[in-house]
Amino acid sequence: MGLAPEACFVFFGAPEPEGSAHRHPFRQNRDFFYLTEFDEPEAILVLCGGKSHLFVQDRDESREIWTGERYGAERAAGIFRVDEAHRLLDFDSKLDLFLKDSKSVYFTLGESPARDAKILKAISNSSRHRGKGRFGNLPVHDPFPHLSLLRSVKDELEIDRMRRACSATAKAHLHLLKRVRAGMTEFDASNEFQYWLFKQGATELGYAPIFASGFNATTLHYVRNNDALKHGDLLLVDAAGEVEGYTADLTQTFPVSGTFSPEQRKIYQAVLDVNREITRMTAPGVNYRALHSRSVELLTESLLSLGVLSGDLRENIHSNAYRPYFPHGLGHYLGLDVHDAGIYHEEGRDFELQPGMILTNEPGLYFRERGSPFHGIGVRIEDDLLVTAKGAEVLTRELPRDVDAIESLRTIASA
Ligand SMILES: [Mn+2]
Repeated sequence: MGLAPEACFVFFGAPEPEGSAHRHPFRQNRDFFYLTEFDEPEAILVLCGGKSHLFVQDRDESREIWTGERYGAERAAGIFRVDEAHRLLDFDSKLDLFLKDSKSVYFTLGESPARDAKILKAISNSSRHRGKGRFGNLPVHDPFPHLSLLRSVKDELEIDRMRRACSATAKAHLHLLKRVRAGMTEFDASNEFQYWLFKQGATELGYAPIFASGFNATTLHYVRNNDALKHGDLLLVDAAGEVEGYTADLTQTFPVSGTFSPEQRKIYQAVLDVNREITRMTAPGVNYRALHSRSVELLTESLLSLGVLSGDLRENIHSNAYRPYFPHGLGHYLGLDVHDAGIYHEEGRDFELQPGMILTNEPGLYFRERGSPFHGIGVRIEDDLLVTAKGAEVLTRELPRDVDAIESLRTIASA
């Protein structure tokens, strides 16, 4: 990473949840989880002098009766593969010691005034010790860009978890595809999906699920999920599960009745063609902007050939005429967060994909305008791609996507 060898890194985990702990369960800060996998509140990680130090809350029977067993410093060191574990109460005094022999501090300022104050106090103490007149205050750098880069390239362990999250998610989508029928509600479909998702090994939902039928599918973040599923409508399902902290992100769109209408089929096929082309293009050295631009070009071509837009391809792209129909980006990095850490542009340059990166491929088309033959159709097809040495692997490939495959599964379902 080209970081100063005598640097001292400080990372804070997520605090105790505010309000009722069982209304808002604890969720570890994702950078902190990435670095430690330690899942208790108020923890702190310090990397200094070639060693890792984890600061944790003390064991406390009167608290544990409410919030569950804590590791405590003694046990945490063995379990979490840090060099030393300490009591949280000793953090301030230990940090003073660490900074005595450091040349710089890596810490993200500005996230919490209380935390900033702790770090600035320790820097001030160390300046007194080192002779401020000679050396000045220790410089503070932001570790965020380094972590973004680290987190965006997944190692084998992370890829294994992503494979399991994507597989469980694809299996639950396939189950849903076979089971949904008119007369159910979006809520029923969501329950059916989640039951299977968790049966397949997922432990959490990766994000608020979207079960959007008919016109609801043209609202990108529809989460009400309570309408009745009607014959003739499409159902767009954007939902996925997490395995050991890593989440999939998958969208499928299929007809509530057995078959697509001619209009629905045209839109579905146009989106699927783009999804497939983007998968073919994805490889090391390609950048996200190129993938997004290609999807815009292909979707705009389709809008022209369907008669939704008219005129010149380039003009329709430059004037953003396609935007009402494709208002979102082609995808995003995926991992510990559904919109994961990672760099898209760096100092004005597009950042090239590398093996081990995982990103979503989610073209879509949405028609909200009245009078259009496609009114009320919303289609999105989202896969998760692992960038490999030569191309991309579709981690969500267990879910069939072809029109024929979907229709035959739906026919079995409604028989
Ligand atoms: Mn997505």
